[in-house]
Amino acid sequence: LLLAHELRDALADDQFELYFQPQLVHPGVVMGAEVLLRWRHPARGLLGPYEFIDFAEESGMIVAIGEQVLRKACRQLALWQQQPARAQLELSVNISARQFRQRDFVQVVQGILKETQIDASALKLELTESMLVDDFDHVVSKMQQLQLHGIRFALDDFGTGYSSLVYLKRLPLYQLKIDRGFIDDLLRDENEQAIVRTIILLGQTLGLEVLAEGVENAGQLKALLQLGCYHYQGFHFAKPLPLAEFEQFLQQHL
Ligand code: G
Ligand code: G
Ligand code: MN
Ligand code: NA
Repeated sequence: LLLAHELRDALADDQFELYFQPQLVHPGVVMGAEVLLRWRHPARGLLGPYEFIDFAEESGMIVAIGEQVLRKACRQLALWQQQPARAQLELSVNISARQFRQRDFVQVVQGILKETQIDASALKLELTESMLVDDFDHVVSKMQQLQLHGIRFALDDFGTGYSSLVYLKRLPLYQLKIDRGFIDDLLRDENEQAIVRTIILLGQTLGLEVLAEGVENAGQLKALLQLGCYHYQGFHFAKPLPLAEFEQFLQQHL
């Protein structure tokens, strides 16, 4: 059982860590990583988001946690941007619905950009379909304000929600992330393959980059390339890695 004060202590004691799952572009160039949160709990060891994100969301602590994740990600980008070999790396950060809905979300992000002085075109924010349905004009306005700084947006878990095409077209998105549920059955199920083909075509039509999540084997990768999807992440390449291992992975993929 999790208690709200444990999350507060975790923030105060700096128990949250960023893991990095490499994101690649064909034929195997590392573009950067998706940032995935881990909690190094003093008694229970390393916890993944499934063990605390829902509670953090319900209790509202996700707002402060999400801000810390963003700050840590931008600090990492600032370090990389000072190193020629790593200056082009991009980070993709998950934003929770509750965090995005905060009245001061744009100001908080702007504050972190100012503090870290990064080139913000290296930063991608991952939104989900469910958070785009309410108060659409407000959502677009927030995205546009951040876009002015160079920040880009990805639509996460695409295909699992209810985006209408009209909405999709009006959102200032850069990337669609095909939910890994569709990639799972890509080789076994013709319907899944048709869905993936349709998402890729939709992305191309709208001028968006399409990234496949959850690529676990060479067969899936081959099928994706044949369908015209050239950006991917998944266990076939690497699982989410602590910083030192991610930087090692980079060295092996120059
Ligand atoms: O880390 P895993 O690899 O188990 O991630 C599980 C899910 O938890 C991800 O799909 C993502 O949606 C969510 N998640 C991971 N890190 C963060 C984060 O920093 N903020 C938010 N809001 N969600 C995250
Ligand atoms: O943000 P999102 O919900 O998409 O987070 C990605 C989640 O998917 C993380 O929990 C991560 O550990 C997991 N993941 C990443 N790559 C793979 C993969 O190839 N297979 C599976 N089963 N899970 C993956
Ligand atoms: Mn994600
Ligand atoms: Na996802």
